[in-house]
Amino acid sequence: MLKITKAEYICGAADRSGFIISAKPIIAVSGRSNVGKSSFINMLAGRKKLARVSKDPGRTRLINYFDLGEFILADLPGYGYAKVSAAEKAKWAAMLEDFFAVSPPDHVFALCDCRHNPTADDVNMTEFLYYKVIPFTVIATKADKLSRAQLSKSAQAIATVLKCGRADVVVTSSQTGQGLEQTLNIIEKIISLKNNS
Ligand SMILES: Nc1nc2c(ncn2[C@@H]2O[C@H](COP(=O)(O)OP(=O)(O)OP(=O)(O)O)[C@@H](O)[C@H]2O)c(=O)[nH]1
Ligand SMILES: [Mg+2]
Repeated sequence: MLKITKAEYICGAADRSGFIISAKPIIAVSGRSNVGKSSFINMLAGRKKLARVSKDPGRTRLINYFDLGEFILADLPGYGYAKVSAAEKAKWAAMLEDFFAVSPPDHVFALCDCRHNPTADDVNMTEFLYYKVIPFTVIATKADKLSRAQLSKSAQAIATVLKCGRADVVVTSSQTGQGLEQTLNIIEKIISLKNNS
């Protein structure tokens, strides 16, 4: 299994002048505000405070890059936060369009909360990824909040709404570490795909 031996913050980018191009695979982490993107990154890195976790949604405004040794993670700003102004939302959309045009990631972990059906914004995100032909895995977060029976139902519902296979939904909890091994196995495949291309 892939071992992560390094985890370093690289930088935060507000626009294309800061986007990173690398020989290493770049995996972007997307999802609505508060879904658990930063916590998920910390779980992968095995660090408590690499990416800033906040109780206050809509905090992450930049694309924050992390060097995890054999790959790079890009923590995307969260979408769907109701209190954000229309101007701010338009800025977010433009930045994301730019990110995917200038430095398309090798893979996206599209996070959604296992307790709810994917939101319209979640659906937009994965539709966008299909349209851009960017491979993605759905990460259902906060699994510690549901029972096993509920989780299995929820993962199937998420796969149906986002039009992917059940096997493309990984159930995770940054609190218990559930799904970590499965995610690392996926990352290992992403790395070997990149190295053999
Ligand atoms: N129970 C539980 N809580 C979680 C989990 N992951 C994240 N949280 C909580 O959810 C809240 C938001 O977590 P973040 O990791 O900051 O979410 P984010 O998606 O990075 O949010 P933004 O950066 O604002 O877009 C925090 O209060 C976390 O403690 C999880 O697996 N289980
Ligand atoms: Mg965050």
